[in-house]
Amino acid sequence: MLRLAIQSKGRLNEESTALLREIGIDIDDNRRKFLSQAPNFPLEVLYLRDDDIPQVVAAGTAGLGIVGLNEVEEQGLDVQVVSKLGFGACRLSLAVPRSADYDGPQWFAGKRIATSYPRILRAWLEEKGVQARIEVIKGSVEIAPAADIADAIFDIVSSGGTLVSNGLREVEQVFWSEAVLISSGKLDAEQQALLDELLFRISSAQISRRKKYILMNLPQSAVEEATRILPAMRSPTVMPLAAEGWCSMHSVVEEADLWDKIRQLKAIGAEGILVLNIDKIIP
Ligand code: PRT
Ligand code: ZN
Repeated sequence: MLRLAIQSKGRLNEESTALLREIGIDIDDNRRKFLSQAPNFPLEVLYLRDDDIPQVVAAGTAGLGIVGLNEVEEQGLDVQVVSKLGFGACRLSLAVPRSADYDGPQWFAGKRIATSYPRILRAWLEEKGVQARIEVIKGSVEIAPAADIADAIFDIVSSGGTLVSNGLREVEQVFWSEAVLISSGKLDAEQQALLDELLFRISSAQISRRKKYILMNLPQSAVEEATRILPAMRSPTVMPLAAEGWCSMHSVVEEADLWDKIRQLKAIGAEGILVLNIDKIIP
């Protein structure tokens, strides 16, 4: 049995439970529950505040956790990051009032910076050789300059909208974060085998997410060129059609390249192009 700690509510909760479902693990996300057991995988899910997850994993109370890399870095505990999960992307940035004449890191010398991430901020200030005062506040950091609690802030940014609506300007991007799977590093052989199975399922889910299945009718004479446009895992599948001189070609493409490939395929005579979502790719 393996125990996984995830955020009970908040920004990472939904995507953490969606990931488990995507890799075929049913969980009962009744939020009043503290601990729930998956009926179809030897996994117990423990619901916690995100701040508590690194600690619970470091102590071995849960073998695994899903949490923002920002929390892992800030707490500096003995846990291993075993996989990046591709959601919850954000950065930790320094921001100053819009009207400030910011001219580089030395601007912060002697200033007060409000943050919930003192450890990451201290390391950056040391690296830049800047002496500033760190004011630790939990929550609503962005109102600190207007309330004259601080001259600047160091906080999580994703779209940047919160900074703008508080009259602040992002001036230094310090740390990039996303949700990660962490491990205590103290798993027994059976738990390690379960973790390997989870990692295998997560990586095939991640590969599938960025890819599309594409099929089309193609003049037989264009097959060679289409194979150059669509390099597949081995090579594209080509099947004859009843209509003389035509075939059907199937392949897998990166979502990012999709429209460019479609343009090239149309130019060599592809017709009836179908693009489908892929449920799973097992390499
Ligand atoms: O209750 P609990 O302690 O579990 O949750 P919490 O309130 O401490 O954390 P929560 O749910 O807000 O965030 C959990 C994790 O989500 C963080 O530790 C980050 O790893 C990640 N994450 C990703 C974010 C954001 N994006 C984000 N935008 N966490 C917070 N924000 C804040 C940001 O600080 C700003 O105030 O959301 C606001 C909107 O951001 P903008 O830039 O889009 O306006
Ligand atoms: Zn929290």
